[in-house]
Amino acid sequence: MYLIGADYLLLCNEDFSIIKNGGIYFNENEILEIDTYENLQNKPAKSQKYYQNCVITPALTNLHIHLEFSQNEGSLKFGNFGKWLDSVIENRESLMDSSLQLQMQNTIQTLLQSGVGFVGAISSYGYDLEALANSPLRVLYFNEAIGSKVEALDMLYQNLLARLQDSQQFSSHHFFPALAIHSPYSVHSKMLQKVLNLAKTQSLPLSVHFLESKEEREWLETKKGYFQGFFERFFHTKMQPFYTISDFLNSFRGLKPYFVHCLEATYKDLEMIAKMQGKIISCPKSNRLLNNKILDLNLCKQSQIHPIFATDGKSSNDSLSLLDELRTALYAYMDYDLESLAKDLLLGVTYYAHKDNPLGIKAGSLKKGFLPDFAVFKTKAKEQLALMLLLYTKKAEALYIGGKQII
Ligand code: MCF
Ligand code: FE
Repeated sequence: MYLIGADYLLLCNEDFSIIKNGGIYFNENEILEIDTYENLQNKPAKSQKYYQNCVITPALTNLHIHLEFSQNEGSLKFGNFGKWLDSVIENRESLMDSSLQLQMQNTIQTLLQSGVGFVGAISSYGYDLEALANSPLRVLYFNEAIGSKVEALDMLYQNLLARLQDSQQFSSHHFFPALAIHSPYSVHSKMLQKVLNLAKTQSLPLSVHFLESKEEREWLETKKGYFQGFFERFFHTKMQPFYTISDFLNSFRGLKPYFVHCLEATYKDLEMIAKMQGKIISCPKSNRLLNNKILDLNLCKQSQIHPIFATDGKSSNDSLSLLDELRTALYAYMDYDLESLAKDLLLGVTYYAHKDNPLGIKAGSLKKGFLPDFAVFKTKAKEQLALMLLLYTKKAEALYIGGKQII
């Protein structure tokens, strides 16, 4: 058993409760008790540590990354979704060259340094499997399904199954295999059905990029625009969209998926997501770079959805620091009350990142019975703690995962 404490514990529950001079008593598996440090000091403990001028939060969660794209720094075009996607197709092989493993290790360090203890990683190829499975991070590992050409679907599905099985060899309480549908424009309805069945029969969490760009919405609604040319140029065929927006959404019923981006979603779309208890993951810096806007938080509020915040990959971000991401969002959402926005952002990488999660993982709050994963941040503040944390903190002072100190 161990005891740590700090000037403030941000419990990251729905009420944003704070304990002054708080302590956390824990073992490797779970939090045993939370109280004032003083009240816990007489408990038997292998070690006791009090962090002065610090706050402790649950370890942060970055639920949408693409570690395999860690090498991008200038190869991919930003500012227009079509230009970006063209540049991905043209550059993706060179981004996966022999120095990728080293770059992925650097990115994992950035994640840990920013206080992240849990990631949701979209894996397009499986190149990131060992780097993630052997890292200290807890990982929701989303094996990505993609495929629009009917002739290639069998081969692509077999490849997905092989990647899923490889990842399942690493299953543990640190590593959770899962599935991802790339997007409605890139996944054929036959492939979608197979992957949805797989997710259902094996109870696997599911993630999907959804309505990230104006081009995507235009394609699904009018069968015209950028994607018409995209399929002609890269696949040499005339294509039709595989779904309407509502048919696509309806096929996910019963699964509680993570919908990533939803920038071009209407109130009606969000209502359907809320109804199926789906989650929304928002990546503000990526969204600004690829689609020149950020998620409408008022629309989310109307649909009673609390967004989860994440960085996306270096394919559409300059860094995977979650602290950077939240600080940027703090400046970008100008019309929102600063202090309550800061709390919502912090809860979006803690409490809401795990609330009602499909695997029943108890994470994201400082609470008895929850995982002993903590981030410690230096602060001089005594009030407005969430805001000051996001504003001033560039790195975690310490990070614990599974009760062990990683940083
Ligand atoms: O999230 C960003 C933007 N939206 C979609 N896809 C990706 C992102 N970063 C990397 N990707 C990957 C995606 O997983 O790029 C490929 C897929 O493998 C694009 S489709 C050829
Ligand atoms: Fe993404």
